Parts: sequence; C-alpha cells; structure tokens
Amino acid sequence: MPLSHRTFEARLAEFREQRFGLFIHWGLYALAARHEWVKQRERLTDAAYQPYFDHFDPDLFDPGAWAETAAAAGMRYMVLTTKHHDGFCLWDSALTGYSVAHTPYKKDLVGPIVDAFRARGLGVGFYHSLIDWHHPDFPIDGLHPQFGSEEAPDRDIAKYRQYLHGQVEELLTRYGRIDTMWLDFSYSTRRRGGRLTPGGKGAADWDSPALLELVRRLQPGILVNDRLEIPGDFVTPEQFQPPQPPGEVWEACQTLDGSWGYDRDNHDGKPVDLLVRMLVDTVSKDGNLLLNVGPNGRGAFDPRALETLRGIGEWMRLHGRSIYGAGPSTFTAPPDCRYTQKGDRLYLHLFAWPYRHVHLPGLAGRARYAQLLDDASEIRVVTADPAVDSGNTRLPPLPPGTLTLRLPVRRPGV
Ligand code: JFZ
Repeated sequence: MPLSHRTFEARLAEFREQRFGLFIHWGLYALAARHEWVKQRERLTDAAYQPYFDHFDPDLFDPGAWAETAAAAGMRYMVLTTKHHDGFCLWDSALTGYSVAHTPYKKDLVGPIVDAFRARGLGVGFYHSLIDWHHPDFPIDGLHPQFGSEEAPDRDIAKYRQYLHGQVEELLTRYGRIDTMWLDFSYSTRRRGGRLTPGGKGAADWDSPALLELVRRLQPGILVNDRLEIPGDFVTPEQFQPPQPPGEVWEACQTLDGSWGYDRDNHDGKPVDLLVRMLVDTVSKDGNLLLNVGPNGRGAFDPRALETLRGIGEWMRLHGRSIYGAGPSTFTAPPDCRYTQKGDRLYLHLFAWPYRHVHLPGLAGRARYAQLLDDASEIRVVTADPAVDSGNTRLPPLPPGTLTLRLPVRRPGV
C-alpha cells in the first residue's frame, strides 16, 4: 500500500513533539544475558555462538505488553534493533538463513512489534547494524569476533554492500510507514570519539550516499541518524548528556543499566530521578531522549526495567506537559535548575532544592522567589517518588526533585 505523503518538516515537528522514545535491543545476545557485544567481547566463533540461535524461542514475547509499558512510561515512539552486529535478523529476510525464521520460534518478530506499537499510537523506527560479524563477505576488522584473522582474500565488499542495501530495502518496504532509520555504525565515528568524519572507511564500504538515497526514496520524510559517516538528520550522543545544546537536531540514547542488550547480573540500574533529570536536561537543550530496554531471551522486560519505567511514567503523568513539544527557554535557568518552555509557559525544573537564594530572571533573593511562587498559576512540587507529590503549593523541606511552575512568561522589561 503506497505511503501517504509526509513532508520532512512535518516529521521533524512530530519528532520534537514526541521528545521521549523507547530503544529496544533484542536478539540472540539476550540468551547470553550478558551484553549485546558478547560475541565480540568473548571472541565467540560462529559455532560457539550457534547454541543461542538453536535455542531462540521467546515464549513470553508479547509486543502488546511492550507497547503498553512504553506508552504508560510516557514514551511516544520506539526504535527496534532489526539486526545488531551479530548479524541475526528479527524478520524473515530473503537474503539470509540467519534469521528468526530458521530458529525454533520461526515467526516474524518485526511485524508484530511494529503493529503493536502503532496500534498504541507510538511512532516506529528501525535500528539496523551496518556491521555484520556473521556475513561471509563482511570485511574482518578490529572489532570482529575472529579478531586477528587476516582479511580473507575472497571477502567481497561489493557483495556485502549489496546485502546491506537489500536488507534495508526489505525492512522499508514490508512494514508500512517507518518514522526513523537508526543505522549503526561506521568506523571513523568510533575511532574519532563518535564524531563524524565524512567519507571515511565506512562510507566507502557501505556506499553511504547510495544507502541514504535508498532510505529516503523508500520512506519519504523519514529521519535518518548520523552514523553512516555522512551527515544525517539528527546526531546521536550515546550514554552522555552534552553539556551544551548541540545546535542541531539531536537525540540522546541511554541505557537503564549500562548495557543495551539484556544483562541478567547487572544491578547498576539508573534511579528514576536521574533518568527524569536526563530527560528534562535533554529537552531543555532541544533534544529527544531514547531510553533503552533489552528484553530477555524469553521476550519479556526484566522486572527491574518495568519498575523503573513505571516510576518514570508516574512523573510523566504529572509533568509530561513540560516535555512534549517543549524545548529550551529564552531565559537562562538558575543554578541546579533547567527551564523547558512551551509557548508562553515556562517550566522551572529544580534539580537541587533551593535552600539558599535562587536568582530568577528579573527576580533575586528568596523573598522575590516566594513572590514568583505566589505569581505562579500552578505549583507542583514533585520528587521521583510520586507518593511525595500531593499537589503542594508551598515549599516544604523536600529532597531534591522537580518543581514545575506554570506561569505566564513575562518578557524582561514588560
Ligand atoms: C553502538 C553499538 O555498538 C552498541 O551495541 C549499541 O547498539 C549502541 C546504541 O550503538 O555503540 C556505539 C557506536 C558508536 C560509538 C560508540 C558506541 N562511537 O562512535 O563512539
């Protein structure tokens, strides 16, 4: 069915309205339950990695539950790993037998996931790995599990390039409207600390200009990220918060616990309050946040992930209006604070409770601060623990949290 017309500008406006999305890293590595790079980190040969393929049968897979969890967390879109670096495909690709179709599970995973998230009103995007440690023609490189192998003379990069483009075409023609193409990654981005060096090794290997043209032709208005080694539509700071606004369209991507793939023994989960601040900080700098969950080998979200997303969802239920479609303010936020602004509504987010003076634009000193609070049309004092939020309208001694003021924005001097 032909895709309805969509302008790039309309898609960009939608992206800014959405602000908060779910990244899903899922594949054979979920059975290893250690990290999505387990094949490379443990130098596993294809044969050593094969048992994960032979046992892939996610009996708890419920994409409707995934979509409901994301929506309840306040997320407005999703990006799914269709294929990660290990080369395993979550759809029945005509170009390889290394896909879910040949595992005990057999059925397509991408379609049900896309359908479930769309049915819940969320946008859908695809992560797709440019590197492929399983493909016979993928050039051996320093990141390849068989590290140290000489690049076999019979490896044909042109054949690999054809495979890469062919699979992207499969994905962008089988599942209707796709909102984001999250390609990942080319070497110079890694070698130079994540910054683009147009025309590097990867761009030539992948023929990035032709791949980008293919993506845009198949999905008009789609947003493409910056990891093709040629400029895309948005930059992707990974697991760090840029100290200053990047000055271009951007989406931060973050894990819950340091691992993109499911990591069973990882107990380094970020607290809800920190993740909320990351989201607020990102939006205050005109960015989006893509927060990751790695479903386990049976296709379920880990209870720890569910608990964290539930806590974020409670905060978003109360304060989503300071996030969706909001962005940076023309005012400079006080220390330990962030401003997000939407139209004439200024939202003050306190990252640390102002037990001392808080200097606000045109106001100084706690007395004036108190006056600001009186001026505020609505005051909500919340912490990451929603139980604390009782719609307080005064400043009780609360732990650091997020104070959201909704007040008409007075232009300086007005
Ligand atoms: C890549 C993947 O390797 C990783 O497994 C995950 O999918 C993440 C979202 O993306 O990680 C990268 C890619 C590029 C850089 C760093 C991590 N880089 O250019 O510095």
